[in-house]
Amino acid sequence: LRIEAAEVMLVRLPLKFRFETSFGVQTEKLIPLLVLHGGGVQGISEGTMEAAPMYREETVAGALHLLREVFLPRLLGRSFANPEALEGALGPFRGNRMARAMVEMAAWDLWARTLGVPLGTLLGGDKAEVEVGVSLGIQPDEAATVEIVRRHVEQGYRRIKLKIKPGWDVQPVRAVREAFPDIRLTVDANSAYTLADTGRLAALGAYDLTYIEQPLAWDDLVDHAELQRRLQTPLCLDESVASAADARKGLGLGAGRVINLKVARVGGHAEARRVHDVARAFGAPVWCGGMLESGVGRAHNIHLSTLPGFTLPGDTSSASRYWHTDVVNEPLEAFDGLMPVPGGPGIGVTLNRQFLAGVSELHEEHRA
Ligand code: OSB
Ligand code: MG
Repeated sequence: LRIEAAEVMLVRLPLKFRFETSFGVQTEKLIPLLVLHGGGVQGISEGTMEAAPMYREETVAGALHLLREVFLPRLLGRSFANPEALEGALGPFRGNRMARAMVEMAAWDLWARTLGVPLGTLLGGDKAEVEVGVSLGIQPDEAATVEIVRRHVEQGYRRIKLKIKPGWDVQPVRAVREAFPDIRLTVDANSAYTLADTGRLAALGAYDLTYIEQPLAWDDLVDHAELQRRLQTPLCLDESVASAADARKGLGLGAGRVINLKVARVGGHAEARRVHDVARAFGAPVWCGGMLESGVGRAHNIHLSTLPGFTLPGDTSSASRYWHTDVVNEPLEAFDGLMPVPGGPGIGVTLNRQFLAGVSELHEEHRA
């Protein structure tokens, strides 16, 4: 695994839908892309942090800085036995896991393409398609919520996740559950509640939710454990699991019973696999979350989801829901709630260089 050169690009893609969560409204995505070159092969990855630190603490500007000044200078011109060995070179740095994951994930793709195997296979997965659900933003009213759920249920998505916030929680959930008594339904609060809201969250227990995702603070495990003791509905941890150690502590404390595993949030595929393994040891299901990725991050997510512990449908819905034109050539479309794993070596998708040349706000080349 030799890293000879790197390209850093930045694209701003308009979202096809307005995505409202408890932390704000998104209408576009600012996406840094990384290409690592070595041995005549390219490995690609996408940064999933946002321009503003609303989900967790990382930012696009911070990631670009770290790539230019810290990570790439330490990696260019070097050879590594495998992607795990590269983790060592990034080891001394604190936090910034989404930025580190850009390098780590591109290295996995480069390595898998060098070996000529699909990334999922290299990680230990064995599925040809993965089960997917959909994450639906906050809608203007209950009727609009039921309508958008209906459209996605008709498309075959195997789980519907509704974004909620204080003042918009029991109402949409009740309306959707009454209209669809049998669907697998979940909610995601993105850290909008505190223990003082226990009564409100307990009221959601009447609607047969598979789990409540990240109700409390983004960096908390202790209050989640207290809340889980008070609720029957399982809690699912997202924001507050940044590592396998966090997964061990969270599941050990009883802070949740399910993990939304986002590969970039935990620093890359190697750490994601360790989180997956910790969860399996606890008997806790994991599922693959999303960050409104372009086809690059989406393909990484699909490959990771082929591991055996991913037993609940993920958020990796069809790319055409999000983008008019994707940055990759291959369509990533689910049918009947099943997303085919892109075939061929690595993550199985290739950059649409022509489209990128037209829309990139930045295109840098780095060499040793
Ligand atoms: O909390 O899972 C989340 C999107 C951006 C940031 C955080 C989250 C999400 C989603 C959307 O829920 C998942 C997707 O469709 O990619
Ligand atoms: Mg979430």
